[in-house]
Amino acid sequence: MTLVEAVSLRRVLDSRGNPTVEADVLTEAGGFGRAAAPSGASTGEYEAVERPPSEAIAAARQHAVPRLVGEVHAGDQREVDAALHAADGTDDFSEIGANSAVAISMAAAKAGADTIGLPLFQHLGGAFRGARASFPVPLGNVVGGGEHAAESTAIQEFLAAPVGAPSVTEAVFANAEVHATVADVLDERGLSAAKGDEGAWAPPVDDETAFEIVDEATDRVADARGFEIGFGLDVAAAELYDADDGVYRAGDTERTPEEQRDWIAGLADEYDLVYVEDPLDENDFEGFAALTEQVGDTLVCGDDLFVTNVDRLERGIETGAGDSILVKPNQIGTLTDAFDAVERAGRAGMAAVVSHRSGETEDTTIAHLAVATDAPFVKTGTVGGERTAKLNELIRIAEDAV
Ligand code: 2PG
Ligand code: MG
Repeated sequence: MTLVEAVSLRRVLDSRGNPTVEADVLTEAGGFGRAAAPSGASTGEYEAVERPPSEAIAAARQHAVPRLVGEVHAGDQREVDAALHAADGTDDFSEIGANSAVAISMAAAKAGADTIGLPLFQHLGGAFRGARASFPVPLGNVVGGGEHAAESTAIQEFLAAPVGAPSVTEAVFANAEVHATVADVLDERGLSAAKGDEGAWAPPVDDETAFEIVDEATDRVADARGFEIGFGLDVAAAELYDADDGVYRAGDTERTPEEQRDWIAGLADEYDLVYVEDPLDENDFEGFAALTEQVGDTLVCGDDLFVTNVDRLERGIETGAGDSILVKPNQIGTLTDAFDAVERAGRAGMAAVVSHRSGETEDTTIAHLAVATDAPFVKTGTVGGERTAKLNELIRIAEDAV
């Protein structure tokens, strides 16, 4: 294995036009990796800390780079990530910033893969679970509001889920067609729509109307393509919850936690939802547990609830809160921590779904991570360059893997 020879850090643009951290890692054997940190808008309260990029870069140059260069092997992800933790010295990356940490962690993985001439998904899969060649179903955000778009739905994301697609490539194209068909349905209803942060349509409609529109669009595309396309949600309910009043607010509607649960359970039943993420507040483990029982087949996924954190996941496993965890490397700061969450979830019989953030770059690491971990779903948008970067990478990986 080859030592890290150089690490460089810079500020680059993310998809919202904000600065973010990009890292380059070079190994002594000439391997090279580059990766950039994404950034959330509806961030969980318990996520690792993202620092302003200039501060994160300065702190990482001071504390992390000296512990990496000539000290750790790029191909040994646990060694790299342990050095990042040691350099940081806190339990939430508040010193070097989770944005610097995750950019370096992912760039080192790519440099490790490049050094031995393996595709990243195989390098990651081999290092952690054995190379895999099965493919996640892409969850395609086609209508959304919440923190991702003003003047639209309270629910953050309506996600097309082409569960019957014969291949990942067919699934990717089906999601793009659902996105286009939503535009047709909106047009037929005399509605125009802007796009939210992830490229989903953000029409000026309430949640109920959005359900009708997405249901119609997925049905039309499923009929045309001849395979099943369901849909799911990211409610991002922590953003709707008023802890002082103990209610969820969506437009003019207020719901108690029990009413919120029953509402979601009713929707899961009515629309046969494949997947529901963050249906309740990020502190409501008991509510998640009750809902998981209530909905049966619908996957109940914790994003802000678990924040890719094994300790929070452990609490979820004990209480039966959810049957799925959303995995976002930047929520926890390193690929090793993300893999640990995937492994812990797997041992508890929970699904691990890999996800992008609303603020993204052209980085494709999560496409490889989803394949390496055998994720049942990957959430990475539908259209827009920073989203298609991952989707197109999935198409390429599928070609490589046959
Ligand atoms: C989410 C994500 C990605 P954000 O809530 O799942 O869709 O949004 O990155 O803003 O947290
Ligand atoms: Mg979410």
